[in-house]
Amino acid sequence: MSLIVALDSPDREFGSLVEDLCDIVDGFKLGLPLLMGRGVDYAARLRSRCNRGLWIADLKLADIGHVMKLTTSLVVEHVDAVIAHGFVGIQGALGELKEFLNSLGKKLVVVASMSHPGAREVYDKALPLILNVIGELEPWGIVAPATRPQVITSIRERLGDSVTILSPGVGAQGAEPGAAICAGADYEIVGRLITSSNDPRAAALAVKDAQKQRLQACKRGA
Ligand code: O7M
Repeated sequence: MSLIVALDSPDREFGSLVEDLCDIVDGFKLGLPLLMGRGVDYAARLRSRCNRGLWIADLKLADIGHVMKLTTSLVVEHVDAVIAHGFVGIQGALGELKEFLNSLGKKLVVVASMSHPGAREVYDKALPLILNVIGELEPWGIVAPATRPQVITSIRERLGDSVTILSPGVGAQGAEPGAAICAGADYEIVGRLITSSNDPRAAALAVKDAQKQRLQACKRGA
């Protein structure tokens, strides 16, 4: 099963949690509150506790290429991938960022849609245009909401198998573990359900187990 843990809280020491989860999860996503609150060197310190899996800086960049590259350069050496919004377009923005990341051997992940209810107000309406951007840009990965699996299915149909789909919204935001994977996602991103648990390792193992059961059920067509 494919599980990435979101680390967001700026006032929390995540070192032992990272070490505890290292052998059972597929990676960690570092949120802006964490990176701004603890400083980018904290990413390196966390990574030294688990040098495996995918480490992602969730910068949610949305700026001109020049500025997105400056922001990225502050943290990129400590991570494998960086997240940017898709609505800024390619020319003078995502195209430059992708080239920069490619030159460093790092991955670009683009937000296609979001998990919160307000995503219906703008993001869903803009989705066809954002998918045009993603189709042309060909980033390594995209973000699509576990809370609305039908969006994932339609994106997968449109973009095919070559793009990696990462899906947040599991647990605290209401999506069941495994639902996004059944709909076509490659990874589920889980934050508070695991990080706020008294026993994060047990919570992560429970998520993986629930993913497995859900996947078996959806393969049977349930
Ligand atoms: O599981 P949670 O709700 O505690 O955390 C969800 C994480 O996923 C958190 O780090 C959010 O910033 C992120 N996220 C969303 O919740 N919704 C989105 O639409 C997009 C993201 C995200 O990761 O974007 C890159």
